[in-house]
Amino acid sequence: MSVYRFPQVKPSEITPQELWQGRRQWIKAAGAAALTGVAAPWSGLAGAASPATLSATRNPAYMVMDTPTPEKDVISYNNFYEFGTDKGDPFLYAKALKTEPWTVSVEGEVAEPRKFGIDELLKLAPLEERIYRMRCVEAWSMVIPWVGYPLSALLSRVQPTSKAKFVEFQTAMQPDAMPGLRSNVIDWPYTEGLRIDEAMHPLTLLTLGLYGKTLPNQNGAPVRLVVPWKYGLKSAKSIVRIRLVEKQPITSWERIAPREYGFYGNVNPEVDHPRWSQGSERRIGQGGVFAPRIKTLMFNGYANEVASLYQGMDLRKLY
Ligand SMILES: Nc1nc2c(c(=O)[nH]1)N[C@H]1C(S)=C(S)[C@@H](COP(=O)(O)O)O[C@H]1N2
Ligand SMILES: [Mo]
Repeated sequence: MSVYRFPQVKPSEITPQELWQGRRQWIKAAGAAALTGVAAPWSGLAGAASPATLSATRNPAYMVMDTPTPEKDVISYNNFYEFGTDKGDPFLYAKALKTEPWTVSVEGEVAEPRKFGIDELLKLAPLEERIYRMRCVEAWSMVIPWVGYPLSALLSRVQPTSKAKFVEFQTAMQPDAMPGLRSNVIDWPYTEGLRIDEAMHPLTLLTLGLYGKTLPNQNGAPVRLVVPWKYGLKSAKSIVRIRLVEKQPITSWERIAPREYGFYGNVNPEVDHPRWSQGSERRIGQGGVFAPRIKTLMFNGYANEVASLYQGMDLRKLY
């Protein structure tokens, strides 16, 4: 079984020790920074608006047992091409992202299209903490305690029409803050998409924080998507527009390299990327490049929850 369902016990008893250790260290570092006026080694670099505490209720139904990736790795080893293609670029440059004010427009095939401010999104549904496995298409992975709530809570607010078959996500373009926009590695804005049933699935998280705080800019502040059974590229960061549409959208990755990236992007160890194997992965923060690779699981370990969405589909063709 992949996703462990905890019995009703106190959170302190079920929390992987490392998570709390990491959090205590963070609080210590933040506390020291407050006292001395000196930024903690990594927290101060997280951006103009430093992450603030975000309280959430742990949802025991969505806690993987794997050891969480240390926070310092989660916030310093990133893909966010708007800030450059090196894993260290977002940590260095995303502080320039302007996250206030911010609105997300939800539009298209909905009865009540409208914009949502971040304060409103923070209050739209109860915030949950969930520990998800994340698997990048580049065969590395992390385990991250996210804070958010199901995207379905937002979508149901605007009442999708019967024509809403897909959902398209568009992310921010701030040319002054994003040096990556000057290169054409992909077609901007970074655009992603889900089928409506995927978007409404309870695992699909509208995400506002990680490790008990608001999102650092490099992780997609102020609001992003997290779809844990798909490759990380589906989890669009810094979202500004959500469009419900009738036709399957074309994603940025599909447009640039359709043979390498399909619309679905489901984690599948049996379907290799044309240039590398998807059968195994390197867990970031655990032993560096010498750590043994671990086996990649079908749907990233979430097969019990999502395999039924793809019944009858040829996943070799619809990758
Ligand atoms: N806007 C935007 N969102 C993005 C990306 C990006 O380049 N731009 N990269 C994706 C990829 S490839 C991955 S693996 C994840 C990484 O998320 P993380 O840095 O929070 O771990 O973000 C995804 N979302
Ligand atoms: Mo990725």
